Amino acid sequence: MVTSTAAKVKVDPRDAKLSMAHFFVAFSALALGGLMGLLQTLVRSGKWELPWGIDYYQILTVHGVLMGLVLTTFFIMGFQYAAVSRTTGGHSNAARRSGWIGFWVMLVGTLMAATMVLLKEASVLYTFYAPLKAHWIFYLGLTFVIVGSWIDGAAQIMTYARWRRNNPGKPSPLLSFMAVINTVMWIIATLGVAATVLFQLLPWSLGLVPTVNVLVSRTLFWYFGHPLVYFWLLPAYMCWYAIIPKIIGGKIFSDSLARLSFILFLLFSIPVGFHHQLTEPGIDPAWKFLQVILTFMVIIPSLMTAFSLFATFERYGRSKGATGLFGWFKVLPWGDARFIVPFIGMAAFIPAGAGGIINASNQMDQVVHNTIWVTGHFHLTAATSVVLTFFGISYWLVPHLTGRKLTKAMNKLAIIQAWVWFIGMAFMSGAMHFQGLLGGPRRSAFSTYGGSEQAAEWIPYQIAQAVGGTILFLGIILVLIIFVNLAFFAPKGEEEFPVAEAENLEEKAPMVFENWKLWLGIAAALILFAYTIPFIDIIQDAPPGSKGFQTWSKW
Ligand code: HAS
Ligand code: CU
Repeated sequence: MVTSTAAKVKVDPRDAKLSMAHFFVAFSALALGGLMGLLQTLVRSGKWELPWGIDYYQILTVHGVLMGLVLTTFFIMGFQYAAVSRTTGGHSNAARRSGWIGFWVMLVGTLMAATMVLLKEASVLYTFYAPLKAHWIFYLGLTFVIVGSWIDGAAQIMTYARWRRNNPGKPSPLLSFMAVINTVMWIIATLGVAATVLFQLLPWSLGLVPTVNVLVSRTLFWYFGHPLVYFWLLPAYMCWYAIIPKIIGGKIFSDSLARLSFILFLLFSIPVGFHHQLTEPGIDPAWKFLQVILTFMVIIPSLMTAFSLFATFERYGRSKGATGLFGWFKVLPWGDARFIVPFIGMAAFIPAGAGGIINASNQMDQVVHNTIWVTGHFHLTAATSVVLTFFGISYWLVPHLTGRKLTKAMNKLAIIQAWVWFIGMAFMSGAMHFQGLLGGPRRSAFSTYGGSEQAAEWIPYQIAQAVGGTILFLGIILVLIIFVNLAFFAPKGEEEFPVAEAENLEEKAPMVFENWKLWLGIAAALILFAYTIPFIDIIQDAPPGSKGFQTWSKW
C-alpha cells in the first residue's frame, strides 16, 4: 500500500453502506438494551417494581441478548468488513453480496428471537441454559443469527483470499489478517452452539424428544461461550494495536508480535470452556485442571498486548522528548476522543483482566461463582474495555463511512461520554464485585431471602448499582446523540480511517503466520485433546435427561 497517501484511502462507498447497516442495528440494540439495564438495577435496588406485568427475567434476557449478542455481533461484523475493505482495496461484488445476505439472515433471526422474548416465551437469559425451555422459534432465530454470521464473515475471508492470490509471498495487511483470525475463531466456536441448538434444544422444544442432556448442552455452550468473549475483545485489540498508534502519531511496536498474539488467541481461546463449569458436577476434575492450564495460556497474548501498548506509548513519548518513567503519559493526545475513549477502555482492562485471572483460579472461583462478582467482571471487560473501544472506533468510522466530520463539539461530547461511562461503571461494577465477595447472587431479582441478615448486607451495594446504572444510562443517551449526529447531521467532509505503520518497515512478518493449515491443525488438535475424553465421559455416564422448565411468569 502507498503509505504516504494512506490518510486519503477510503472505504469503498458500496462497502460503507453495508457497514453502516450493521451499525444501525448495533446502536438500536444499545438503545433498547441499555434501557433494560437501567430497569434491572432499579429493580434490584428494592426501591422500585416493574409495571404492567413485565418480568425481571424477561428484561434480563432482553438486556443480555441485545447487548451481549446483537450489539457485539453486528458492530464487529460491520467494523471488520470495513477494516478489510480499507486495507485490501475493497470487496468484490461476490463478497459484498455474501455480506448483505449474511446481514439479512442475522437480522431476521434476531427479530424472531426478540419476538419470542417479548411474548414471554423465552425468558431464558442470554446463555439459554437447559433445562430452561424457550419457544422453538427462539432457537430457530438463534440458528439464523449463527448461520447469517457465517455468510457475513465469509465476505471477509473471500476478500482476504483474493488479496493473498494477487500478492503472492507478501504478508497480508495487518488489520485484514486480524479480522480474518477473529472470523475463523468465531466459525470454529459457533459450531458448538450450533450443535446444541440444532440437535438438542430445537428438537426438544418442538416436542420431538421428551428430554435433554443438560450437561452436554452446557458443555457445548461453553465450548462457544469463552471464545465468544474473545470474539468481542479482538476487534478492540485491532484498534489498540493497529489504529491507536496512528491516532497518537506513533508506530506499531511490532507487526509480528501483534500477529503472533492473534494466532495464540486462535489456538487457546476454544479449549478452555470448562473454566465456566468449574463447579459443575459430572466433569472429571483432571480435565477441568487441564482446561484451567490452557486458560492461563490464553492470558499470555493479553499480557503481550499490554507490553506492546506500553512500548508504543513509551517510544512515542521519547520521540516527543518525554523523560522519566511516566513522562510519556503527559504527551499523549488527551483532547482527542479517538484516543482517550479507547484508552479509558485499556486502563479498565487492567483490573478487568486481573478479575478474570481470579475467576480462572479454581479455588477462588468457588468463592465468586454464580455471585454478582461475575456480572461485575464482564461489565468491566465487555461493557467497559470493549464497548468504550467500539464507541471510540465509531467516532471516526461512522463519519468516514457517511462522508461527514467529527466536529469539535462532538469530540468534546464524546470525551464527556467516556468519563460518564467510567464513573457510572466504577459505581456499578465496583459494587457488584464487593457484593459478590459477600455472597450476593447473580441472575436474581431483588434478593432479601425472607429478610435474612446476610442479604441485608447486600442492599447498600445494590443501591450503588442503581446509582451507577442511572449514570450509565445517561452515557447511553450521550452516545446515541453522537451516533445520530455523525450518521445524519454532522457537516459534510472527510474523516480519516487511521491505519498505523509498523516501527520497523524492513522487518517483514514471517509468512508462517499465514499458514492456515498449520494453525487450524494445531487449534483442532488442542480442541480434540481438551474435549474428546471428557465429552465421551459426559455422554456415557449421563444421568436421565431433563424435561423442560418454564420458571418465569407468563403474561
Ligand atoms: Fe471472563 C466469566 C476468566 C477476559 C467476559 N467473562 C465471564 C463472563 C463474561 C466474561 C461475559 O475463568 C460471564 C459468563 C456468564 O454469563 O457466566 N475472563 C477470564 C480470563 C480472562 C477473561 C482469564 N472475560 C474476559 C474478557 C471478556 C470476558 C476479555 C469480555 C470481553 N471469565 C473468566 C472465568 C469466568 C469468566 C473463569 C467464569 C466465572 C464463573 O465462575 O462463572 C483473561 O482473558 C483476561 C486477560 C487480561 C489481562 C489484562 C491485560 C491488560 C491490557 C491493558 C493494558 C493497558 C494499557 C493502558 C496499556 C491479563 C491489555 C495503560 C493505562 C494506564 C492508565 C496505566
Ligand atoms: Cu471464559
